[in-house]
Amino acid sequence: MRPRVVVTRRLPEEVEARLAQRFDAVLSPDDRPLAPEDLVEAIRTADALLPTVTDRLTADVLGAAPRRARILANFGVGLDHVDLAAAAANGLVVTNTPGVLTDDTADLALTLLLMVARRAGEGERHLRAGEWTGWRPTQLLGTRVTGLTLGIVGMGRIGRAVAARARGGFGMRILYCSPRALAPEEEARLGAERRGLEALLAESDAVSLHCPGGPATRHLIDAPALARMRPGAFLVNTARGQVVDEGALVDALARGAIAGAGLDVYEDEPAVHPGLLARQDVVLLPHLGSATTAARRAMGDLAVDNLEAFFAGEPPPDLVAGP
Ligand code: 8YV
Repeated sequence: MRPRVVVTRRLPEEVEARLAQRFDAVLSPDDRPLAPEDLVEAIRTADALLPTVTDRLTADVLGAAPRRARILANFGVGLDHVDLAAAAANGLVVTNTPGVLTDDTADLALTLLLMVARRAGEGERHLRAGEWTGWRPTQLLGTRVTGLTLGIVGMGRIGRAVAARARGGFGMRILYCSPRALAPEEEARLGAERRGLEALLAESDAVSLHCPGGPATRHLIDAPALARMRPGAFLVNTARGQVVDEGALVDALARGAIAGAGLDVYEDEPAVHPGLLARQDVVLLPHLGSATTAARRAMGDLAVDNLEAFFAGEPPPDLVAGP
């Protein structure tokens, strides 16, 4: 019998076709996030789940008994929506999709930085509102990005890809903060200097977040952290919304403590703090980090590769947690 796999959201056509060919795949009928009771039902009745960031796989859901599921093949690299300890304690293997979304997510971080520094969102809104009366030497003057000091919080694959772009393309000076130092050759390649978080915040003209989400980084960027940033600095977040205290960010922007923010992720998606929606100096995107056709196909393929390996009795290539 083919393993039964519950796929929680619509995936690219080719990926759904591959799933349907190899597995007894239960594809999403309406592309809506599953409610906790639907996730419990899936854990009880399917051999595997292919979830996304919109599925909250809590200890309660993962502990549902009697349980049939043995693997969660997550579509995405971040796993803060999965209680990994509860998954392991309940005998579930967890895999993710690293590597294939690195470049696209790094590109989006740079997009946000360029947009907020050059007031691109503000300019587009102005034009579409029919308010543009023609070119003026002093219209919508922004900040030059060439040569800025960029502080990168979290120097994993995506952080390093941002550093390479910022240094190679824009001549930026790169600071980074990370639990582990890069190898000296990698630091030299990226021209990156390691700092503690406080020093990085104080020295950077722009700060881009690339750390994992979850309890360890919740509100890492809080009111005191924002107060350490430069008045002209920009904050970019393509990591997880919970890393930033949104209320504190709104206050910091209102006081002019920082110059602007570019956000792709939010504390309570899809809700966005009304104080952010009201501001012109904030660029807001709807969690588009890995939203390219190439990345989403590759993410789907990796998730299926992990399922195939697991059900063939082999170690899944992207094993994150397990019993
Ligand atoms: C995805 C992401 O859009 O991979 C991640 O962690 O945040 C994004 O690439 C999302 O997680 C898909 O589940």
